[in-house]
Amino acid sequence: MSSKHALITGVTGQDGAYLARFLLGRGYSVHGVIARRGTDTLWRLRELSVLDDIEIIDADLIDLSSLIRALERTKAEEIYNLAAQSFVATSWDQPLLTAEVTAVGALRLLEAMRIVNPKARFYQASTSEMFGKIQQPVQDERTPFYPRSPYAVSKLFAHWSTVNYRESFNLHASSGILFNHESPLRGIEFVTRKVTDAVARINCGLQKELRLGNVDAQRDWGFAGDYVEAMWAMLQQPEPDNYVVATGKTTSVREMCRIAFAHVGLKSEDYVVVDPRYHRPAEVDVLIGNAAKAKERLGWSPKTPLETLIHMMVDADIERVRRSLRA
Ligand code: NDP
Ligand code: GDR
Repeated sequence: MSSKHALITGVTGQDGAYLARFLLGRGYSVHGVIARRGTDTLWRLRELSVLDDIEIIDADLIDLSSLIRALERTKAEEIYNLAAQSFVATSWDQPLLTAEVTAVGALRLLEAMRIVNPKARFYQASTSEMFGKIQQPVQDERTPFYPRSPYAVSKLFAHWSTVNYRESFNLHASSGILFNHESPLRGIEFVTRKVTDAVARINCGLQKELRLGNVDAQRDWGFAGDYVEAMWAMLQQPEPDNYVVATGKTTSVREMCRIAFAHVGLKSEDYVVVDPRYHRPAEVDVLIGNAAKAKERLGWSPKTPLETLIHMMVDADIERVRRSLRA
């Protein structure tokens, strides 16, 4: 067992919670950066029963000196930059905040690492959204990028900053180009969880319909619990690199709805209403990733089929709704 120190920004998010649990299971001391904003952001860490095992560090990607102090205090040898304004739709309403956190925030953390501990290893949470208007039917590490939102443009800046710091300063900085990954801990604003929460509420008689935007959009969806293992594996490699992490299968939002409603014996077409309010100024129509390099170099492949994932999410949301009704 290792006794390494890891620092996770975005520890209160979906991936942060799963990664914290994974690293604790491997004997790491886990330090989680929390940018305090008042509301209860710790629920995921409670659900996975890891809150008491993490050392909480107050810092913010907007505040360079807080990041420097976080790295000095924790002496982290592995730094996972998962923090971001991560909701694509919001990035058109708050483009500057998105750029500050998601783009320049990553650069600030790279700077902090360069100043405090250039020998540490760095993971950047890059995204399939960088492929955007796809330039190849199946996307891999060599596919040209074409971002379609302020979020994706910001992530592209962070990705190239990671590559540039690797090449300029010889930092062990890797970029994981992860395709969509979901779980019962997914934020409710993202489409899979919006759907599974609605299925649970409709099933319990609390909601009558589900209003969605572009149900023809297609995504390569995997399970977050599988994907955090690839993040760790990247930092165990002798050399830093870029890796696509994906399942290689794509499914429409419409089909994902069908799977979720069918799990409780309902037909999605009886409940889903298309509402133009949820359409985006520019859409990413379809994404499919080729994770052959991750399989070959990291020994990583996805374990959870989409149906299993959606069923897990619906079951968790039904349990949450029932618990709230009992309270
Ligand atoms: P979440 O939205 O669930 O989590 C984002 C995290 O970032 C939260 O912990 C949030 O804190 C934190 N955060 C936001 N702003 C700041 C800030 N200024 N300083 C410090 N922390 C901040 O994202 P996911 O867990 O789903 O994703 C993790 C990362 O991976 C993100 O960068 C995302 O863009 C990227 N990504 C995600 C994919 C996915 O399908 N999930 C796919 C590809 C990339 P708080 O809880 O306080 O809001
Ligand atoms: P995405 O995820 O934009 O791919 O970004 P999201 O679940 O928000 O959207 C997926 C697709 O579903 C369509 N859609 C809707 N989306 C939402 N949220 N709400 C709706 O009502 C709705 N109706 C249809 C969207 O238009 C889109 O095409 C996620 C985030 O986690 C990013 O941080 C990450 O980088 C990428 O995945 C990979």
